[in-house]
Amino acid sequence: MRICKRLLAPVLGLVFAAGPAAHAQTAEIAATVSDQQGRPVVDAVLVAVPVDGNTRLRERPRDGSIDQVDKEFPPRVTIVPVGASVTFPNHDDVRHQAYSFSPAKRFELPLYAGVPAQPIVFDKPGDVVLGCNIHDWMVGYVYVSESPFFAKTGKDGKAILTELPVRAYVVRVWHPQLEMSEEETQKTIDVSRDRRIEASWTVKLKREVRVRRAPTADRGGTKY
Ligand SMILES: [Cu+2]
Repeated sequence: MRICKRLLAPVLGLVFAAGPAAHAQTAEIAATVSDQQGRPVVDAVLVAVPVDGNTRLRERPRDGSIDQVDKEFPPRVTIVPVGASVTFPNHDDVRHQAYSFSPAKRFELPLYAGVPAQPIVFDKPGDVVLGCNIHDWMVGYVYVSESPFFAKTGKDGKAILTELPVRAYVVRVWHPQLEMSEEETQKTIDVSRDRRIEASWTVKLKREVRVRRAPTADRGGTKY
């Protein structure tokens, strides 16, 4: 018994040491995205693609949901890994008919209340614009990422790509109003030596054109 304990102690020590060591094997990129006027850009998507092409380094959950609340799709931008299965639960007391004509995913849900029976599978990378046939002003975006390493900027224009296995990445930015190609935003960032790298992007954005909500939509008049 005594021998067992003696043998166990070094083993436990090793396990303990492995914890912080394993943590040190990952890195992060702290990104800041600004527009031409230097203002922070909210809802910008950052995608880090390992230069060795190994996108199987991390598993991301492949289920998601995009709600309809108060005749909007919150949040405005949702990032999912390629292959994600997304439901569109309707929390409103009116029916919606979500659709997309985007090349990365064309679909049209039947007019529905509650949660449609079938989720939509986003099986190709790219950006998908969501609309609703009943409410013209409803617009949302799904960014389908080929890499599991992605993040979205907050109101301060900042996002952190975390838990990155140590290697070099090509990092790019996408935004619904981006007036340049995603390729033009690419930066190669190697987190092999510095485990936390700050990087900033200045992107050209188009003016956002939004369809005005129907006057009755805010006042509970005619139920659309
Ligand atoms: Cu709708």
